[in-house]
Amino acid sequence: MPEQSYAPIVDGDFWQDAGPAEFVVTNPATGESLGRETECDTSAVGRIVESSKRAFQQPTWQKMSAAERGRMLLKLADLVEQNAEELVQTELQDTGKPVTQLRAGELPLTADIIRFYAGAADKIEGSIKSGTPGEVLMQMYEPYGVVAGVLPWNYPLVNAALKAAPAIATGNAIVLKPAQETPMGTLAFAKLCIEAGIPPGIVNVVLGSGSKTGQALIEHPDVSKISFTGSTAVGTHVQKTAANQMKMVNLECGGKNALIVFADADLERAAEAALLSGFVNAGQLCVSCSRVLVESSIAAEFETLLTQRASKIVMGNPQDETTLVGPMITRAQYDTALRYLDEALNSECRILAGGSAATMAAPCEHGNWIQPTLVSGVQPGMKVHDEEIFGPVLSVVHFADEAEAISIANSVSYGLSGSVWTRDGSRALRVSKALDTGICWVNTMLSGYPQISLSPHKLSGTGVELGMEGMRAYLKRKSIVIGIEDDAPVGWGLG
Ligand code: TAP
Repeated sequence: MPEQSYAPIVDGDFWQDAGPAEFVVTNPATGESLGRETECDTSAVGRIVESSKRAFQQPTWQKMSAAERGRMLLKLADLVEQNAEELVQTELQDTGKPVTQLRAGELPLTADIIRFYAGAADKIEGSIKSGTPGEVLMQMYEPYGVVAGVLPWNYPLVNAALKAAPAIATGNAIVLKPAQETPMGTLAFAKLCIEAGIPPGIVNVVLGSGSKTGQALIEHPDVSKISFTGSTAVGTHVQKTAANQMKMVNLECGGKNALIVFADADLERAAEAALLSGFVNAGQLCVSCSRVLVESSIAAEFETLLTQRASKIVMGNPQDETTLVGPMITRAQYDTALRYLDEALNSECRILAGGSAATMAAPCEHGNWIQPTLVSGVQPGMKVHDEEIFGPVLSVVHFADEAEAISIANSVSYGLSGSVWTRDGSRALRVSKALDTGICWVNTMLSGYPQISLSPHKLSGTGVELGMEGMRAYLKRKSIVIGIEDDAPVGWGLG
C-alpha cells in the first residue's frame, strides 16, 4: 500500500507538491507510522496566505451577511456530527486519545463550539454615543483580515474549531497551523469547512514545523492577528515576533492548576474530579488540575480515597471502551514526564500510585506509556510542583488553612484555572476570587464550555478565548464621527 501523505490545504484542495514530505507522523499508542507530512517553507506559506487574503477580499465574502456565515457554521457543526465516527478514528490514530473521551468529549465539544459561534455571528453590536448635538459618534467592529491559528497537539479538533469558528463568524479568513505531530484532525476539519459551503481559501492549512512553517506564518505581513495555543516558551516568542509588526495576539499557554479540597467537601466527588482532571488525555490538558491541595486534617483519608480509585483506572489501547488513560503524544513528551518522576522519586515525596513508564502488550508495546502517577508530600519550590509536566502526574500538597491554600495555589508562575471544593458558599467565593487564574470551578471541573470566556493570567497567556468575548477578539474596533450640522464646531477649538 502506498504511504499516506499529508499535504497543506489551499483554496479548498490539497497542495500535494508544496514541499518535501519527510516528517513521519506516528500513532503514539503503537509507535506505527501513519504517513509523511509536507513541510511548507516561507514561499509555500506565502502562497497560502495570499490565497487567504484573496478569499477575504472576494466581494462574495465581503458582502456576505453575518447570518449567512452563521448558517454555514451550523452546516459545519452538522457535518462534524455526521462524520463523528470517522473523525474519532482519525483523532484516535493521531493523538492516542481514548475512544470514549473522543466520543463523549472532543467531538461533541467541537460541534458545540461551532454552533455557539454560528448563533453568535449576527449578535455583534456596535454603538452610537451621545456626543455634541452637531455630531453622531459611532463605534463598530470589523474583521482583521487574515488570521493565523497556531494549534497544539493535545486537542486538535477542539482547537481548530476554537480558532476557525469565531474567525469565520466575524468574517475573517484563517490559516490553521496544526502541530507537526497531529495534522490529521485539522485537515479533516478544513475539508468539512469546504463541504459546509465556506468559500475556498477562507480556511487554509499550512503544514510543517513550528520553527520553520509556524515562524513564516506569524511573520507574514498579511497576517494581521495571531491566535496561538501552546507552551509558554513558544507563546512568549510568538508575542515578541508579533510585536515587531504590532500584530494583535491571543496566547493560550501552559498551566499548573490547583484543585483545593477543604475538610467539609464531598470527598468522594472531589477525589473523582481530581483523578479525572489529572489523568484525562494522560494529563495533557492545559486547564487540568495537576496539583491537589488538601486540608491537612483530612489529608490521610483523602489520599486513601485517591489511591483506591487510582488503582481502578484502566490504561491501555485507546480503542478499548474501558480505557481512561492513553499514551503520551511523543517520545519527547514521555521523556520529559519521566524526568520529573525521577526527580520526585529522588526527593522526600511518596509515590502513592504508578511512578514509572508502563510496559504494554501488543499492539501498544512501542507506544509512549507512563503509569498514572500520584505523588504525595509535594511542596512549593519542587519542580514537580512548580512546572507544567503535561503528563499523567498528580501531585498532592497539604495545607493548614484557607490562607495557606491560596498562597500555595498562587505560588506558581501560571494562572490558567483552579477548582475549589467546599460546602461553605462564602469560602467558595472568597477563595475563587483570591485565585489568580482565568477560570475557577467550584465543586465541579472542566465545565461551562463554550459559553464561558477564558482569559489566562500570568504566564498562562494573554487575551481571551471562548464565549462572546472570545469572538470579539477576532474583531478590531472602528470609530466614525459624523458632523451633521454645517455650523457645528470642528474639534480642538478649530472652528
Ligand atoms: P508548543 O510546542 O508551544 O507548540 C504549539 C504550536 O506552536 C505548534 O503548532 C508548534 O509547531 C507551534 N510553534 C512552535 N514554534 C513556533 C514558532 N517559532 N512560530 C510559530 N509557531 C510555532 O506546544 P505543544 O507542545 O504543541 O502544546 C502543549 C502546550 O500547549 C502546553 O504547554 C499546554 O499547556 C498548552 N496548551 C494550552 C491551552 C490553553 S487553552 N491555555 C490549550 C492546549 C494546550 P510544531 O509543534 O509543529 O513545532
